[in-house]
Amino acid sequence: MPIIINHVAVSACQGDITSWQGDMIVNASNSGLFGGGGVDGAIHRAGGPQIAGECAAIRRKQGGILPGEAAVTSAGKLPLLGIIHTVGPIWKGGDAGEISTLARCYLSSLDAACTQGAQSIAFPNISTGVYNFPKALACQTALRTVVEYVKRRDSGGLPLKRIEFICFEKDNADLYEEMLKRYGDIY
Ligand code: AR6
Repeated sequence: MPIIINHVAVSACQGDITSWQGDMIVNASNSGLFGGGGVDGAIHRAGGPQIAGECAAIRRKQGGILPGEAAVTSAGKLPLLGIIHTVGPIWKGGDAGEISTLARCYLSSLDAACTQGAQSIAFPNISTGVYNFPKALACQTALRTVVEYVKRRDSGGLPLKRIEFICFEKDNADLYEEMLKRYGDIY
């Protein structure tokens, strides 16, 4: 069940983000935007080589992106407005600013989506695969950041109307469902 805050529906489900229907999806990439495994590999495979070509152009222009930043490409063959590539933090025990860097991934992706005029956006569970961020903490950070973002914007100023977390793994889907229920009691 989605929760509605300021006319924005926030929800989570289990699935493959490459089959999601909406405006923009977020990719959990790397600083060089080189493509890789996990969700990054799945998005590049589904969208085709045009995405890697556009990532290479961003690399040439600005040398890639830092953890917490975001860059936009087209979606190649995928029927979307575009792809927002962000780079999550590699988990190093929690004292290296990992939580604030992860929060910035969500913020910069939301800002990028709004700049593009996107009405809907889907996030994977950034950093919770190869980058090893603890899943419950990542879920708390993602939801808190997104909820605060939509709370402090009035609906007139925000093109986004739908924000979805697409969880590939069941344990992540269960975490989001549980945490969203708690937010649902408040909103
Ligand atoms: N749809 C949605 N989520 C997915 C999919 C999919 N098709 N495939 C995997 N996930 P990861 P990271 C989930 O490792 O930890 C790449 O090689 C997965 O279950 O993809 O941020 C990049 O190039 C997990 O919950 O990203 C970087 O080098 C989540 O996506 C590095 O991995 C993130 O897992 C980034 O590591």
